[in-house]
Amino acid sequence: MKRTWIFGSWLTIGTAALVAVLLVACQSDPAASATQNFGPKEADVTIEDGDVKTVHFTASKFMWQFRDDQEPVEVWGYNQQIPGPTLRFRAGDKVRIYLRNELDEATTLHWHGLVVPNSMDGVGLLTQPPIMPGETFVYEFDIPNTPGTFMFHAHMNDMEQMGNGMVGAFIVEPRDGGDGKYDQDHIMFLNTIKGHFLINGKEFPNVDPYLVRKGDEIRVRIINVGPNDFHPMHFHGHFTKEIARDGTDISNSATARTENTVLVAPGQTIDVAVKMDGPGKGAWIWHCHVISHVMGPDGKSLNLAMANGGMIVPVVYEDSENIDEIISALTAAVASLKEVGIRPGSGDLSGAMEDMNSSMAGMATPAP
Ligand SMILES: [Cu+2]
Repeated sequence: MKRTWIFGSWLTIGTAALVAVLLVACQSDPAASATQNFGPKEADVTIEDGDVKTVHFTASKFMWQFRDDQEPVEVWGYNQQIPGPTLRFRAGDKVRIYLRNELDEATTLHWHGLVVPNSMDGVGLLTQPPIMPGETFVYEFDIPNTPGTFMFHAHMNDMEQMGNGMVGAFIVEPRDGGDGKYDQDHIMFLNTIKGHFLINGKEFPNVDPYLVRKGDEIRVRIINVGPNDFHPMHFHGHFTKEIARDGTDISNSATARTENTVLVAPGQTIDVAVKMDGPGKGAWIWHCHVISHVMGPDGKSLNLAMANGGMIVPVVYEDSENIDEIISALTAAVASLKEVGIRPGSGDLSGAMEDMNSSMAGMATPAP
């Protein structure tokens, strides 16, 4: 289930606050706080010609809000979503993807990691003519028999088109669909747009949390399609086991690594499995350990406890025993801070309080 966070804030009361912020937000009216589609959304798939799974993409420029307390900015993408709609097919499927180009420049689409016929590889001016503005190109191929995690991205004017959001996740499930040995299956889609470090198209705290229960085993498909940056994704309190790299199963490999910081290069996908056996339940954060990637574009919030943007996923044990006390504590703290009358933009990094003021933007009082 998708949940919306409305309080763009962290308090310096540790992980307890994380749980409480989450639950307070969950109890609010989503319609009142929703900004724009949380990503990634699954693509709409229809059937053509009896058995061809068909998707329609339109490439265009549109406005997108990375976080509730920021102004929308122009991005480029597919079907007005960041990232583009997740493609999820089964090994052996016949697929057809219509790409209509409503940009004012040529584009193409590349199926990154999938072995498809050369003419479908989507490299503009090399394997196909550029798709000019107003044109539609039809990609058609059979999904290879390699279940796993892949991606797609534009392959013309790459730095601008990818860098502005023309990217998405491509998941291949086994032919029989039987891949359900995990209690949860998440996509952790990493990319950057205009200095915003994003997970699933959003910046913390607008990143959807993982809500888990003690003993769950979850799969997380980490995809890095940022144009420049490596992301060492570090999970507090838990170890992850690499089960696939670039869509290739390595779960039985002697070299499969167990670690708590998974380095994902641009263009790589790494699937990990995690047993949710953290001590004491509570809330844990899973974040990029390049510290500038856990800050907003304003360069603020060096302190993770008050983090104000970037690549952070909260992982919350919803069966924590002390959840009621945590909610009460946070509710009281939020109420007392509201009374201070903090306004957005008042911080100048001159001190911890100033920084916290900024991180409370959008929550304490209306914008001036
Ligand atoms: Cu990073």
